[in-house]
Amino acid sequence: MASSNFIDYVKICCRSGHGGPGSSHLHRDKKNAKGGPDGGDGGRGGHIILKGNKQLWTLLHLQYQKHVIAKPGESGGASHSTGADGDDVVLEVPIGTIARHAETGEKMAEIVEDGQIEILTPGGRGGLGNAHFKSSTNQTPRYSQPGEPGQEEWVILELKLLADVGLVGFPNAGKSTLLSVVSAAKPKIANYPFTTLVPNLGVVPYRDYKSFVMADIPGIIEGASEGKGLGIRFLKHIERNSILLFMISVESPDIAEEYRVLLNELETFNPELLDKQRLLAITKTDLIDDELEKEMRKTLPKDLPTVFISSITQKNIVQLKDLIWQTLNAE
Ligand SMILES: Nc1nc2c(ncn2[C@@H]2O[C@H](COP(=O)(O)OP(=O)(O)OP(=O)(O)O)[C@@H](O)[C@H]2O)c(=O)[nH]1
Ligand SMILES: [Mg+2]
Repeated sequence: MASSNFIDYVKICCRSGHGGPGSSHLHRDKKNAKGGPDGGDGGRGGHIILKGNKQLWTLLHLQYQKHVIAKPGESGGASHSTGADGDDVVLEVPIGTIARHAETGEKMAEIVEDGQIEILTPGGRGGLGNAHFKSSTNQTPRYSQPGEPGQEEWVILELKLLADVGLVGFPNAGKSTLLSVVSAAKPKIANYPFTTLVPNLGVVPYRDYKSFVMADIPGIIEGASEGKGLGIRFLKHIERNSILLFMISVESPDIAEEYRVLLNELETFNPELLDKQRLLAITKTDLIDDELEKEMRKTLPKDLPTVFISSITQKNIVQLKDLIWQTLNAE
């Protein structure tokens, strides 16, 4: 179960290109055996660049790319011609990717938008050609600059999903089903625990062309923080969500207890998760009648807004979206 095509951590060695050397060419032609210096500048070495791509959800495509090497800049030439810059290497990454220096842990870049470009490892500058060094005392400098060397560094890329609402619940609570009902996402849904092995994101359209993003993550069980079930690896994906929607099925023998277990696992993972706004959806209410629902209302945890929903009959789905929207905008 551990193997998956969802990769949220890669370590790669980035080597940017050296700058091309400047030229120390001296002009010569039929009429003029001793023309002046006309050496052009060297080209810049290729950068290693990160670029946000909203179509990507994982770092899987970078998993086997251990070394990323950009080309050097070309040398400057005669007649003031500048050498071509080395080709940049562009690494396309999902939104929410953070780049850190592997040795120092220092944050180098963070991708938060589609199309955003960040130079991760800059290429070396090209050297200046000899034409720049002509002066009144030295009419024919034979000196030109070498290019600046490129850099080599190990970089860690880590992905944290950016979503407004994170779904938190036991396996089989109906998280993926809700996502499939309110968004165009097509997560796998099945009547067994741990159907969802990797996070899914969906854009939820809301009244008047507004929208918010919902993240469906694998189910959490008691002991997840000690590695039970799928463990808590995926909990980091709700660290950046602004609100948490807890989901508990009407089939639960004890809703308040299930809520307590979920909170406890979150707290063990990262106490700051408890600072987030919380909402509760009681799911699969089509399985019970109004009578039972009334009884159940008495047993709910007291400290958070609660909606009884059914993804199958769509009961209170609009109300749930309203509540999410209001909570998001109240912050
Ligand atoms: N009756 C009823 N069944 C539902 C409803 N929502 C989900 N289910 C069923 O509950 C089962 C689990 O649904 P999922 O959406 O896969 O649950 P999940 O929370 O994503 O589960 P994991 O991915 O394992 O954590 C499936 O058989 C769904 O068809 C609902 O509103 N009513
Ligand atoms: Mg699921």
